Amino acid sequence: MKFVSFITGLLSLAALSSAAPGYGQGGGHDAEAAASKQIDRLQKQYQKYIRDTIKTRQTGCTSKNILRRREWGSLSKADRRSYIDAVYCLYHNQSFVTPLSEIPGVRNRYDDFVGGHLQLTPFVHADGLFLPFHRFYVHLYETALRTECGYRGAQPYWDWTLSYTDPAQSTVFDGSPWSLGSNGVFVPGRSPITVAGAGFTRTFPPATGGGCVYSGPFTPDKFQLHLGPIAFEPAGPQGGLGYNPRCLSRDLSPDFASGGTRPTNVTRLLACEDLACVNVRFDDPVGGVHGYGHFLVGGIQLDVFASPSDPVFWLHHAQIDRLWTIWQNLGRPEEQRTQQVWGTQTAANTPPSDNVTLDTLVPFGRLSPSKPVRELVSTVDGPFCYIYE
Ligand SMILES: *[C@@H]1O[C@H](CO)[C@@H](O)[C@H](O)[C@H]1NC(C)=O
Ligand SMILES: *[C@@H]1O[C@H](CO)[C@@H](O)[C@H](O)[C@H]1NC(C)=O
Ligand SMILES: *[C@@H]1O[C@H](CO)[C@@H](O)[C@H](O)[C@H]1NC(C)=O
Ligand SMILES: [Cu+2]
Repeated sequence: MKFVSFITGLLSLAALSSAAPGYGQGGGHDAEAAASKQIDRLQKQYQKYIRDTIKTRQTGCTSKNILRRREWGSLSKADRRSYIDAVYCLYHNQSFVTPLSEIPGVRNRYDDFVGGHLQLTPFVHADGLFLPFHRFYVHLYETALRTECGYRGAQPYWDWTLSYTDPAQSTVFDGSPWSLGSNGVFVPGRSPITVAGAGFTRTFPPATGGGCVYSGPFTPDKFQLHLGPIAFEPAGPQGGLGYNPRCLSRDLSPDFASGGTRPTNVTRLLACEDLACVNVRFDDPVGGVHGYGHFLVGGIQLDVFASPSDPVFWLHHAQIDRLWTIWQNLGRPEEQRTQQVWGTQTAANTPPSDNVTLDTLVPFGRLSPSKPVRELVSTVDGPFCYIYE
């Protein structure tokens, strides 16, 4: 599987070197190819450590029941379709749990997940709850796909380093029935979008799309967004909580992709010695690989509140979680990094909040009872049992 991804990576690098002579700022062709190999090596080291851990520790997570989270492009077409079908199933389930008195725009089970994120955004971004919150949040979604919608697989991830020169080349965005749709249709003459998110403000120039996604599984006739936006104008009704049906739009940006989702951006993060450094390299206010993964997609991905409205969100956050767990398992002893906490409990510590400890309760709104950070740090203990392949 990784071999295929690696070859895809090399091919995109090869395509790039002939097509875009000026790309090499701060890490050329060789540096990126070497970084891709390094990530593969570190992932293998992580996998070996996880396999050893589940053999020696009796957590109920075993090589038999462990979920294998794979890169989208390495799944068979049939497996990609069964994932997409499960997303449709959540979308078509009209018995949601969110009270309309809380979020009037919710219409289906998929919206429950968007709504939970929308309510919790100021507490779980640009702070010490970011990583543990999103780990369990993705797990809740994966669990709903499996237990409510008959999906047999694991949550896939999107390794954006494989197409950092041109995200439209990714199997995630190729517009086929086995993708998550395409770029948005190109809309000329657009103005930049100013986003005031959790802990940052930034203006985004128009990129290569901007309109609705018209190919693949999430076209306007099959899938609509209902909530938001909140972080940019014009906001949806009732402050973005009201019913605001519209198409999924995207605005793929090769500039953001090559600006922050390169293999070298990842190796720099994995080289961190502590969780403070890891968090900064994920979530730096002016960038970080987490932000860039959202920015390069555009559309609702620019709205930190309602970003889970685009189904690609879950694959991006699985990739973020993958990098965190690889980093956690590279240190020795493993517990030392896995048990590390960092930061406070509000975005950019505004308003000021307490430091996160292993006992801090992470909120999940209507999606789940709160969980202590302690239960969310290991991917093979507590509620979790999965490995990234
Ligand atoms: C619909 O969602 C509810 C939660 O609100 C869940 O309990 C139920 O299993 C789902 N039903 C289907 C058919 O997916
Ligand atoms: C990603 O890496 C490139 C090349 O090394 C560098 O110029 C850029 O600043 C990095 N991006 C971020 C967001 O750190
Ligand atoms: C929170 O952590 C910071 C940085 O480690 C430290 O300087 C500060 O004293 C801590 N605050 C409390 C209330 O423990
Ligand atoms: Cu989020």
